[in-house]
Amino acid sequence: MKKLVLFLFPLLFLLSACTAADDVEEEKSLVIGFSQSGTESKWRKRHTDSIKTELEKENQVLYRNGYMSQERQIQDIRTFIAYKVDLIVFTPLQEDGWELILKEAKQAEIPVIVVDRHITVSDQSLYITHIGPSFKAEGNRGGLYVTNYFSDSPKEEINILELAGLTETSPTTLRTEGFQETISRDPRMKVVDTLSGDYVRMKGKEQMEAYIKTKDISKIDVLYSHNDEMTHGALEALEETDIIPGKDLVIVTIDAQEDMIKKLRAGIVNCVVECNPNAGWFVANAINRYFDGKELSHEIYMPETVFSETNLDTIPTRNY
Ligand code: GYE
Repeated sequence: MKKLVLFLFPLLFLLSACTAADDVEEEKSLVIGFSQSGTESKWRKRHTDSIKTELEKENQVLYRNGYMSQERQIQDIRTFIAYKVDLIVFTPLQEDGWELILKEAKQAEIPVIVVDRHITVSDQSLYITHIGPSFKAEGNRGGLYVTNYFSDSPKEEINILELAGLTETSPTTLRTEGFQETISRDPRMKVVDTLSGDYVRMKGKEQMEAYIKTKDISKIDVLYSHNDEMTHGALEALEETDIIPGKDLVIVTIDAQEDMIKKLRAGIVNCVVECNPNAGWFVANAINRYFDGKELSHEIYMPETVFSETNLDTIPTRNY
């Protein structure tokens, strides 16, 4: 049941969020700890804002950024447990390694909601629900674009270069799996190399530069990139070559940040698969349902679509 909590922020929170309004301690219905994994992309920043803004409408939110470190995130969750928050929302950096800290939360009787990436735990009752995009469907959509694009092509083989995200995370595994599933219907399609760019722009650029130096990029027909930030980096690296992106090299990218929609409109990339970062409403809704004692599904998917030259006129304004 909802508690009334007067919360004393430690110095760090005070320093980062001190406004006149904060001088008057506010009574809010719930105290929610929100641990985010990092700030590696515009997508991630929007994801954070969406959750914070929505939760702050009715609750007191303690936000912590894990700066792409699992240890740090575990520390942050432990801090939330020590504060006896009412509920913990967290976005795991990676899939494994959460069992112990979630057991601590369970012992303290603090419910946990996992957002965005999945976690692997032996005991499913360690979290009340997972809310996120359907990563496999995103991979399917990317693959479908490529198979359609080349369906009438006389080419005997279609070479694909995959620029994958951070390893041991569900978006990376499932985006590969979903893409493979669809392209395997056309025997000419082959992922000839997979690079790993950690979902970071600079890493995408470095990986592509190294590839261009050591391999023959002109043999590649398709670049399938797991996120827009890495795609921006790869495009920078391609500027040093004669390759015309969007024409000589078909580019499929995931997220649909505003800056990538611009490149789609300019014909520099061919297909942008949306990954929906606007998780806030879904998280707030799940929290309300949980505290109202209503049934909650253990897996909640968010709606997503895909953009290409066929629907340029109807792309909704992005907010990331
Ligand atoms: O695609 C990417 C990122 O986990 C789905 O992480 C997320 C991915 C997203 O930073 O941009």
